[in-house]
Order: sequence, then C-alpha cells, then structure tokens
Amino acid sequence: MLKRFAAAALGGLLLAGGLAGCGGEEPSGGPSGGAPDKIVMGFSQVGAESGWRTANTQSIKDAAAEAGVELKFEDAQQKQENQIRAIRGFISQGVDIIAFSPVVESGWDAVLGEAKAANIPVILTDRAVDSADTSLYKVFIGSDFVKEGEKAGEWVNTEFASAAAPVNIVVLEGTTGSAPANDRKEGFNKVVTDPKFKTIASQTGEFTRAKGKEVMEAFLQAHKDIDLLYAHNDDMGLGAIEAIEAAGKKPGTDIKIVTVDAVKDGMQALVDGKINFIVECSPLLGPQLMDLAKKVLAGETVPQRVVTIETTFNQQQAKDALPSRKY
Ligand code: GYE
Repeated sequence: MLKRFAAAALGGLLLAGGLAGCGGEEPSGGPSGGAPDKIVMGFSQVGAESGWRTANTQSIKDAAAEAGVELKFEDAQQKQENQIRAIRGFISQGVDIIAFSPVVESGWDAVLGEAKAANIPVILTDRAVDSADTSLYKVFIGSDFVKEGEKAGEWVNTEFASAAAPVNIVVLEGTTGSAPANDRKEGFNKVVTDPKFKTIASQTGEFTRAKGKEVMEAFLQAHKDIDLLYAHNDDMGLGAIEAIEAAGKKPGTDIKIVTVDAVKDGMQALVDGKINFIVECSPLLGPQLMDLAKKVLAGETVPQRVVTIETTFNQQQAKDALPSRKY
C-alpha cells in the first residue's frame, strides 16, 4: 500500500511534469507487476438506511476479510458530499482500489477524474452513475433496477387484471436522484400503462422505514380510496404498513402492497399477508466485488457491467424461502 501511495504520488508528479506515459494505466503491483500483495480497498457506503444496506455492508466486510483485502470503510449517511470527501481521502491515502455505491446518479465526474489521474481504479457497486465517460470506472456490479420496476408492474397488471377503473396507486419512491429510485419508477411506468391505473400520489420516503410511515400517513389523510402501494423498498413498505394499520385499514387486503428487496422483515410481512408481492434485489455483492477488485488490479479484463441475478416472491414462495434466507 505504501508502494501504491508512492507510485500514485510519483505518477501525479510525472503527469504534472509532462512525463505521462511512464506511469501509464498499469495497476500497481510487486516489482514484477500483477496484483499488489495485500490489496487496500477504500469503500464508500451510502449509509445505513435500510435492511438491504445493513446486509450489503456485512457482505462487503465479510468478503473483504475472507479475501484478505484490507478494507477502509466509510459511511456517507446518505450524503453525496460525504462520499466525495471519503473518495478524496482514499486518493490521498493512496489505496489500491476504490469501490463505492453512489447515493445519487449525477455529479461524480470531477472526483472520479481525480481517482483516474491518481491511477486508482474505481468499481461501482449497487448503484450507477450517469457519467458519459465510462473510462471513469472499471466495472459496475449490481442489479438491473429497471427490470425490478417492470417485475413489480407486471404483478400489478396481473393482480388487477379484472379490476374496474380506477385503480388508485400511491408510490413511495427511494432517495431522490438515486439510480434505484429513478429506474424502479421508469420500469414500473413502462409496463403499468392501462388507463384504468391512476397514480394519485408519489413521493420520496428516502428508503427508510420512518419516512415511509410518515409519507404514507399523509397519503392516507389526503386520499380515502387507495387501492395499491408501490414502495421502492421493503423498509418504506414496512413503515407504510404501520401507518395503514394505525388508520384502521388492513395492509395487503384493503390496500395491496408491492415492494422491492426481499429482506427478511419484508419476507415475513409477505408471509403474514401484509405485503402481497416482493421483487428481489440482492445485497450480497461482497464476494463478487473482491473477486473483480483482484482481477482489475492484476490487469485482467473485466466486463464493464455485471448484473445480479434475482427472482420474485409471492406468499407461498416467501414461506418456502424464509427459513434459509440470508438477509
Ligand atoms: O433497494 C434499498 C437501499 O441501492 C439497491 O438502497 C439499493 C437500494 C435498496 O436503501 O433498500
């Protein structure tokens, strides 16, 4: 890691002195090239907003320990400025590789350009950035959020196939500007097109239980006739369930609920009939991340996009899966 720092600093000096080319794009390594003996990874996490995130953090920490990767872990508390600060910190510490889950999609070009100039490769995990310059990162590993939204929408189409108009929908959106909020909305709207569906309210619940509850309370006060809640994650759905019950209604019956993630608490609510359908989004990205980091640092070619394989759950499927659920 010290070697890496020296190389990065020297690379910077050489670049500044107009001698670029000597440093090149090669990852740091032992004298004979290849991956460094002990990889130091800087990881900037979004926060601890949901059950999904907790499981994701655990997966990354466990996988780093397992792979012998030294992890410098920073929690950004859902703030982009904190992530930018953490990434700059990783650059000045001269880590071997940076991985992060971008809280929002836009605004990363400058700091990723700094990592590139320092010759530190970057891996995006879980969430994408909207940079046009794809050379700013090596690989993006995570779910297809548009597909997740489509799966939620397909279930809605089937569930309400014979329902009379209007079918009133409320939506609890994820963090504003985040890839999963943008894409889950896009995917859902792409397939839920029958004019009988009316989205009567749609607002962010910031992917948290507390905010999901609060926003659902406001929805329930403003609208007497909600047929369906689409929550961009389980936690907001679970918060909304509390609000629905407090309003004297039966979640899953009076108001149908579809969510995304399939964390244990969500799956339990599905088994209990309070949620009707869940689209899976796996947080267990750690092992793949460590594997890709090693490959990148060894100079191997990696695909620019690695998509997580996921499924969906109805009540019976949740009953079957819950006992062996890892998150
Ligand atoms: O669905 C949500 C979390 O980015 C896929 O972030 C992740 C999302 C996940 O807060 O629960």
